[in-house]
Amino acid sequence: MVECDDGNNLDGDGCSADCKVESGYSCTRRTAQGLPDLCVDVVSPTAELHVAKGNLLQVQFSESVVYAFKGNFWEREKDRGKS
Ligand SMILES: [Ca+2]
Repeated sequence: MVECDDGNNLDGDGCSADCKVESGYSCTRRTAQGLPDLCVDVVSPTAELHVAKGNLLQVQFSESVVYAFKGNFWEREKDRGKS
């Protein structure tokens, strides 16, 4: 049974190659408008914070993410004390 049709045969974009809605996605049928279905990621990833040897801070996400640094909070030990 076709659950979705986003006009391609690719997995990982919300509608699988075998036309099933992928986990964490919601698809809107747009057949009536003559358009491919629109699938969106509806589940936010989870994050785990780890502090490793040498005070290395690691953040591990449950899925691929896009991230952006805002503001000036990124400081490395060797940069401290410099003006
Ligand atoms: Ca697809």
